[in-house]
Amino acid sequence: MSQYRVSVYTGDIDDAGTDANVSITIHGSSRSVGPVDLDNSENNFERGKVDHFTLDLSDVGRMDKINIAHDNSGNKPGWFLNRVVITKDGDTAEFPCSQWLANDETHNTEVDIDRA
Ligand SMILES: [Ca+2]
Ligand SMILES: [Ca+2]
Repeated sequence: MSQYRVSVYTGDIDDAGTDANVSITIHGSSRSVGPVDLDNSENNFERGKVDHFTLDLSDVGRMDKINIAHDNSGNKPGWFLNRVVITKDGDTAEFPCSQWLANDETHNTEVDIDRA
């Protein structure tokens, strides 16, 4: 098992926040883990906010890619995700996104993000 410290940066633009249920899948050099819900006692994924989660999961090896998804629930569920940063075993990986996860003509409620 490894401990993953996941930081999620929501954009600071109109309606960027969401109350939808968000999950993450982490793909690494030796395996993938997830999807795992990102949740805690706070109102997460609000405009301009950074949310932190600690996950104890199998070791994926070198972190290469993630998938972030939400279930489109709640009021104005569209979410503008700036980036995700994950630290595991002293390795910090950045996953830049800067796009909407929204159920409309041009976007989807999930996205694959390669490690920067
Ligand atoms: Ca929104
Ligand atoms: Ca929220």
